[in-house]
Amino acid sequence: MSDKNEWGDLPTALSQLLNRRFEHIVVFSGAGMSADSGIPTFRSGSNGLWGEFDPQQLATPDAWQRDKETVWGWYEWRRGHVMAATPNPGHVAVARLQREFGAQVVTQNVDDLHERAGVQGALHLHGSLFAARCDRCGARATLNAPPPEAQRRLAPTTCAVCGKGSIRPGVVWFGEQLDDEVVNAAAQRIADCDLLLIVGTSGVVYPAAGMVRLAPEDAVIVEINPQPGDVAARVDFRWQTTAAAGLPAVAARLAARH
Ligand code: BJW
Repeated sequence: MSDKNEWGDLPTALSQLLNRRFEHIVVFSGAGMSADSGIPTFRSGSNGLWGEFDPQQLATPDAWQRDKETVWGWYEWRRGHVMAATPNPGHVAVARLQREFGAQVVTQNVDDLHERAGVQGALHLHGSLFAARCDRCGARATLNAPPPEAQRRLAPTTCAVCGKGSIRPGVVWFGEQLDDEVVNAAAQRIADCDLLLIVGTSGVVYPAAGMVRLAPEDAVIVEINPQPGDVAARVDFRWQTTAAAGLPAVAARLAARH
């Protein structure tokens, strides 16, 4: 059952769950958050030129060691794709939740669409497409505009600092450790929340997926996903809808309550 009203098609049970004042809202987002902006998710969606590759095979240190040009070409294509995309109504709603209620964001995404919607201080558990660094000395590198046409293979530049390493994507690959400071700050946010919105994640990649378990027992936990994933936490309400449809309705509902 849903209430068709000023906050859209919000299911009645969810509307009731949100009928209280929340002081510490956390949005925990995954690739589905950006799907409505045309960014392919990690485990579904079209990877264009790279359609025949399994992203899980490209996002590894082994793939980088084996074939830097294919991996760099893939990441530069993705960076260009993200730069051409715009935040969707879901990102805009998260920015509203931050502006009006101080919501904080913990994301697994490597795009910058939360920021471009106006969110500040998002914690990126898996790094960023825009924070390239040397694979040898770790020095940060400034990236030029990605090539206008997708390049199947693209040679990474040589590090200007050490002159030996190659510039690699500033993301966390399988088998690599997440940044401790980012993980600790994210854990603190989730442990302090009273409303956790888990949006667009399959919940299969650890340790990120397990962090939602840190939410306090009395926090309200809502999942927004058209095909609910394997989220590791107790969930009070699973809303099978998209980020672009669900988050604006949630923000409007909270605004009506406060
Ligand atoms: C919509 C929608 C719409 C669609 N609206 N929703 C414990 C158990 C088993 C394995 C492990 C474990 N602990 C660690 C591991 C190993 C591994 C792992 O988890 N493997 C599993 C796959 C089995 N983890 C790691 O290797 C991590 N490192 C680590 O553990 O280090 C330990 C270590 C210790 C000491 C020394 C050294 C190491 C690192 C994980 C890094 C993950 N990196 C990636 C790539 C980032 C760069 C890149 O983008 O290329 O991060 S993998 C990829 O998955 C990416 C994502 O952030 C991440 C999560 O995916 P996400 O966001 O959930 O996306 P999808 O595609 O899976 O799901 C999309 C969802 O959206 C779906 O549910 C749709 O239904 C939904 N959706 N449209 C809303 N419109």
